[in-house]
Order: sequence, then structure tokens, then C-alpha cells
Amino acid sequence: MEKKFKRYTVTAALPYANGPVHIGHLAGCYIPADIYVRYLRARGKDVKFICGSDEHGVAITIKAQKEGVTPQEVVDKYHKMMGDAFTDFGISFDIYSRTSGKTHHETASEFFKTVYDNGQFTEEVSEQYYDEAAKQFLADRYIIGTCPKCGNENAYGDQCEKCGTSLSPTELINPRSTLSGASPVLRTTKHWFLPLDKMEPSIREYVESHKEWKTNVFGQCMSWLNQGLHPRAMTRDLDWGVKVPLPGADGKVLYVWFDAPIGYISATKELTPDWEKYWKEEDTRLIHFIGKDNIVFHCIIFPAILRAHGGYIVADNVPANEFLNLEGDKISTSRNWAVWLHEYLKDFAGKQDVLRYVLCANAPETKDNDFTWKDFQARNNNELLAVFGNFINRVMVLSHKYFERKVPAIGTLTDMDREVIAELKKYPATIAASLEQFRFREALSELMNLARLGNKYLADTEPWKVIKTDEARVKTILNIGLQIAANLAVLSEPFLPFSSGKLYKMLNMPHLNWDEAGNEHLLAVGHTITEASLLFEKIEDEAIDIQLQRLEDTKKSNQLQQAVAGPVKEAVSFDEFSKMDIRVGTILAAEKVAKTKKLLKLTIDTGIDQRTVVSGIAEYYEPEKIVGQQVSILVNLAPREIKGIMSHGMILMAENTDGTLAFVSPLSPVNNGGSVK
Ligand code: B3M
Ligand code: ZN
Repeated sequence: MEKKFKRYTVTAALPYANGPVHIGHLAGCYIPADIYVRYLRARGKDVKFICGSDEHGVAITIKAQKEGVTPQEVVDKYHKMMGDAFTDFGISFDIYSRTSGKTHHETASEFFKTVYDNGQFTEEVSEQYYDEAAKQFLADRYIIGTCPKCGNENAYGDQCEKCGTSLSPTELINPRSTLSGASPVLRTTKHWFLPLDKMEPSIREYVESHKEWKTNVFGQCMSWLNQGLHPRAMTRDLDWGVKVPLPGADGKVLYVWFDAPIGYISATKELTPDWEKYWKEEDTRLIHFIGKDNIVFHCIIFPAILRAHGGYIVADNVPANEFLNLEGDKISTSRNWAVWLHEYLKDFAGKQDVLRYVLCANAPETKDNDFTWKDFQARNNNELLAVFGNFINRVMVLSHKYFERKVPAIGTLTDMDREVIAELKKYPATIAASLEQFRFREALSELMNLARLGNKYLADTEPWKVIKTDEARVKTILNIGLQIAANLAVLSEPFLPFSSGKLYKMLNMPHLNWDEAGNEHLLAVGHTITEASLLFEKIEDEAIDIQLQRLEDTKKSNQLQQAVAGPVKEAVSFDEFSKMDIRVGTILAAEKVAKTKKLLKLTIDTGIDQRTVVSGIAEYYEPEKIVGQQVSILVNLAPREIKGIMSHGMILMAENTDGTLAFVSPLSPVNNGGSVK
């Protein structure tokens, strides 16, 4: 493999510019891609790392509609935000472009035109829903109606999110347009299709020639192929996107999955005048990093587009990851169930490497995986801090203390020294072997094993004790310790670029390539190192509790937002309403009613009298906390006996749909006895 390829084009999926970046994005695609590219650069390879925002498609127009702004405003806002987040986390793209740019529009247009001129498209006229009020054809996501399977009244034209069935818009019962609310009508429209059915043999041959692909990727491709490919429309009736460059195609744009992957090519064009080498020469290795929902587009449809055009290479590998969940639940932008990078940075400033570490150590490489804050804390405290940080700190501090920041001379080696050095020598190759196979978790754990080796070496040799009797021996130990630290600086760079940078600085060493590591001569005897600084800090429970509480709040507010209000009761006259005498009162005393779970016995100052009321609120309020609280009380409810206590009236409670209760209290103080009307 190494011999065949002269250069690398590495792409990371172009994220839709319709929301901020979250940990799922990082874990699924950007962190592995960045580690891989940093590693290739460290090996001195010729590599271009390409990404940008995907700014077309209904993902954007729907967001614009929701926020009441133009699609352009949506993409401008999020393109900036996403680009900043990637920079903040050290994702080292050579270019972060965008598909709304001029180069991209020209490139995608040219692509379409060439495929058309090559006679590769088929034209088809079909009936599609049209909104006469909004005067436009409706993409599937713009149509909602009743799901024929489960009766959900808000199923989308492509899928019912309640029962998960995939649908086509014409299957919906009572379809309506989300733009105008009108019932859409069917109209004929012409589109250009890529005949994937006819191209199947060549795509199958391509996929089958890549049995080395990750099993999740290869498996998904084969299952698509075995189900049979169908012609797929490469144009849409939409006014946001790259215009279809054909006469008579007004109001039509390229299908977003036609134009977006071409965005990789446009971005490369913007990056270098030499771009053709990276896309057209067989000795270039093209690799797409993506999440699993993008597999079919990168392994089947994009290669088909590239071949229909001609003159381009196709991907040699597509190391897609599965999904990352958050605390056991699917990450979701609309439910705000995510850890957003810009928020993480506010709470954990300077701790980008911790997140990079956790997301790599826990990456959903072969199956979906879960991010939990407890695991985040444990990995920081028990691994980064206790192993890596602790080793570096000890070796630095001891070298300062005993040898005034000079790398001490190495003396006679013991067996243990020789073993440690022999071990050390294996690491560059071991870590590289894992990286070459896109096994990032394994690679990272090998890196940590090198830090463990250093830690154990110090623990076994105990230089802090030996110094009292044998300074020459301590010189040797710390020389070897410092060499391990220097190797860590080089080998950790792809994974933990910020910490590696700090370590390079502490050791005052020039930047080294991967292949220069793996020996005990990285730091010359007498070389001066600099001040030690902490690489990692302990993360306390409080910081984690804040995050967990935030998620808890999100969960609650999601539940309440989903709540549907009950139907209105029968009408009452004002006279009937006025019969109820509702007053403001203050709770003077509260205690639990013995042998019950739900009841509190309250003494209320109603302004008229002081009276006892039994109320079923013990699950929501602690007695000691509500004394002094003002509440609304129905004072002319006929008294009744509850658990042997006479209750004179009823406290008014607001009830959530989930049955939880809250007092109905005045927002500013009202005198006791004031009426509620
Ligand atoms: N924007 C889908 C996504 O963000 C899509 C990827 C395009 S890659 C060319 O998952
Ligand atoms: Zn359904």
C-alpha cells in the first residue's frame, strides 16, 4: 500500500451548516480524520485534508423557515460557528470551505453538465406534490400528514418519526404543506436521474475489490447492492442550491447529495492550483472519513457520479464510524440532547485534549457507543492525569531538582534499563500499525502504554530514594525518563496536539517526525529543558454534576414540550365561576400526615381565619421548605375528612401533563385574604 501511493487526499464529511458542532460529529468523523492526517504529516507524507460546510438542501431551508431568516443567513451563521469550533479543537484541515462559494457552484455545475453531455442521465417526468399557495414543489420534509401505519398525525413525507416507517409523500393520509398549511396538489415535473441500476455491475466490482474496508462499511454496501440499486434523481424542485445548468430547468437545483461530495473537489481547487493531482492521479490515495449515515452516498453514489463524469479517482477507503450516544440516549439537535463544542469550551476552557482523548478512547468504531460524563471524568482523572500527566510531572520535577534542568549523562545500563529501552523502541511501529488500519482506540491505548511504561520505570527505580546514595544511577534513570517523555511528545501529537505542544516546549526540543522517534537519543546530554507546566488537571465531581444537571433539565423541558393539553371542559357562566371563593393565603405550618406518602397537613392564614387543609403535595414539596409560601386556596369548599383530619378548603395546584404539581402563587406579594378572580 505504502509503495503504490505517492500522496493522500483525506476528506471529512461536510457538515450541514444548520447547527453548531457537537461531540457526535467529533467522535464520528473529525477526530479520527484529524488523528490520521496528523500522523501522515508526521510521517512526512504529501497529504491534503479537506472539509467545509454543506450549505444546500432542505436541512438548510427548513432551519431557515424555523428561525424565520433566509437560508443565506443560516449558513453564514453556522459556517462561522462550525469553522471556529473545529479550529478550537485542533482539527487541522488544510481548508475549510463552503458549498455556497463561487468555485463550488462552477465546479458542481460543470460536473452535472459533463455527466449530462456524456449521456449518462435519464430524464423522467413524474407527479409530485405542489403547494399552490406557496407556489412551489414540496420536498418530502415539507409535507406532513397522518402515518398510514400508526396514525401519527405529524408524520413527514419521508418518514414517520413515531413508528420509524419510511414513507413516500403520497402514502400520507391528509397531507398538508408545512409552508402554507394547504393541502398540496399533484403536478408533473421533470428530473434527471442517475441510472444506478444500470451502473450496478461496475459499482459492485468496485466495492467487492475492497474487502479490507471496515466490516460495518463493507456490510452496509453489500446490503444496498444486494437489495438492488434504483435510478436516483439528481435534481430537485427547490430554489436554494446549485441551479441545474440546462435549458428549461428553471426553479430546479442539483440534489444536495450530488453537489455536496463535489464540494471536496471544489475545496481542493481553492486550496491549491495543483488540485488535479489530488483527484485524478491513480497514485493518490483518496480516503473519506464519515459517519455511518453517509456510507451509501460515499461508497456507491459518489463513485458512480465520479465515474459517470470520468477522469477521477474513487475512494480507496471509507472508514466510517457508527454513532455516539449521550448518556444512553441518541444525540439530537432538535431535542438539544448533545454536548455542544462551544459550550464545552466555556465550561472546560483549555481542556480540548481531554475531550479529544475521551472521544477517541470511546470512539464508536465498530458499534454505537455511549458518552457519559462519569466516564469523561474517570478517563481524565485516572488515565490522562494519573498516568500521562503524572509521569511527565515526576520526570520534569526530579530533573529540575537534581540536575538543574540539564539532561543528565547516561551511565552503565542495568537489565531493567535495557528492557525499557527495547520496549520504547517498539512504540512508533506499534501505534502506526493500528493507525494504518484505522484502529484509533487501539492506537491511543498503545500510546498510553508508553506513558505507563515511563510511570512504572520511575516507580520501580525510585530515583527519589536512590539520590541519597547513588547520584550517577539517578542520572541514568532520569536520562531514560526524559527520553521516554520526548518520545511521548512526538507520538502523542496526532491524538493530543495541545498537550504534545506543551510537552515539546517543556523539553525545549525541535519538532521531530514520527520516524525519528523510537530511540533513547532524542535529547542530548547537557540539553537544557524548561519550566514544567501541568498537562492535565483533576476534574472534580462538582463540574460533572453541573453537566448532569443540565441534561436532566433538558430532559424535563423536552418532556413538558411534548405535552399535549387536554380538551376544554363544558362552558360555565360567569355567575357559576363567581361562586368559587378563591383567596391568597400563607402557609404557617406544614407536616406530613402519618402513614401516608402524598399528604401534607397545612395550617393556612387565609386573611379570614387560620385553618387546616390537607393537601396531596408531599411528593413535590418538603414541609419545612414551604412555610411562608403564599398559595391560592378555595375557601368555600365544603369541609371534608381526610385520614381522620378535617380539611377546610383546597389548595389550587397547576398540574403538568406528567402529573407533577406546582403551587399557583402570586408573583408579587398579595395580602392574605386577597381574592383570586
Ligand atoms: N452534510 C450529511 C451530514 O452532515 C452531509 C454530509 C455531506 S458529505 C459530502 O451528515
Ligand atoms: Zn407511524
